[in-house]
Amino acid sequence: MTALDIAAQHFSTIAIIGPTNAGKSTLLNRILRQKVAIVTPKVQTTRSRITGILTEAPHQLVFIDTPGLFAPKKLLDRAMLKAAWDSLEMADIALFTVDASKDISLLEGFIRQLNQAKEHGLVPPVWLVLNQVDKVKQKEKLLLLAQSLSQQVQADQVFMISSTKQNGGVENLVQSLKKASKPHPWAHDEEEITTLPNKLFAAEITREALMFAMQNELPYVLSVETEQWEERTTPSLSIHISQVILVKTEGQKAIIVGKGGQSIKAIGQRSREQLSKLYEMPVHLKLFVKLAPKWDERSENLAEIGLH
Ligand SMILES: Nc1nc2c(ncn2[C@@H]2O[C@H](COP(=O)(O)OP(=O)(O)OP(=O)(O)O)[C@@H](O)[C@H]2O)c(=O)[nH]1
Ligand SMILES: [Mg+2]
Repeated sequence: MTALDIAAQHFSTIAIIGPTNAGKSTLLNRILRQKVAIVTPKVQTTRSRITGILTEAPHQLVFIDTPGLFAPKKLLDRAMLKAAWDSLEMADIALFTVDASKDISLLEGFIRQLNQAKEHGLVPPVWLVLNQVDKVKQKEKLLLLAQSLSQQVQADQVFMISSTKQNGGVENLVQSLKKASKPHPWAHDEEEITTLPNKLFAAEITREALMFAMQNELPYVLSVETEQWEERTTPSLSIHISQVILVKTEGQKAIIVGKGGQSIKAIGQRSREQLSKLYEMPVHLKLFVKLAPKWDERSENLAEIGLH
């Protein structure tokens, strides 16, 4: 790269924050046109910060997807929330993303916290992103919501988008972010799409399969760790992955394994199919279930999944 190229480079870091289930991870994947973060209809899907990088010369935009904001109960909850709030300090812009079809009175606590952090100079300029507008039939309602919320969070700009739609307005948001980025050398290689290591990414895909397969509280009491991730060239190109699912009780283990191992087989199949598609090569996946009653109370385990 020549000096002239570097001089022309623009760079910006953008934190995507907001309540759980707003569609933050869906938005990130849409921006990158690639799956980097897992998405489920359940709350509290994202557990740690997921970085996605969009490089379209001369711009490089680094997006930090964060765990959704909610009321914390345990150490894991607090670590997840810290990951979300800390992301603001690294960012040039915060995309405060909400589900436009939901009752905004639920956001009062978070808005208060956001404004408090702002007073302490910890928050970059906030852009309001009303997501899931496809679910709102009355456009007047949307305008009122935009007006009220943008005032409450003192938003510099407001966007109405649908992250699940191809032409849902996300491109317009990206263009505005590019325009707002400052001349600054890029921080990542042009080809880099995420900083998420393969082991963690593969664990996330299996956790997504578990979240889809499991009912009720079960997805929240388990974790997935990748013990082995290996690309092999013989006899042909393939990836070999071995993972453990950490659970807290024998009962949970029994549910995940299922009758005659049927349940874990289906979970493994879903995860393997996803991984093969995403890595664009055959994936061999081995899944084990391990009893670890206190996995979410040990900071080493939280560090393993990207939380501190
Ligand atoms: N109809 C509609 N659904 C959406 C839209 N964006 C996201 N969703 C759905 O909303 C659900 C939650 O999406 P996620 O991307 O996992 O939400 P999140 O904000 O990352 O949630 P957490 O990780 O729990 O904080 C999923 O079922 C998505 O398919 C949208 O624009 N329109
Ligand atoms: Mg998410």
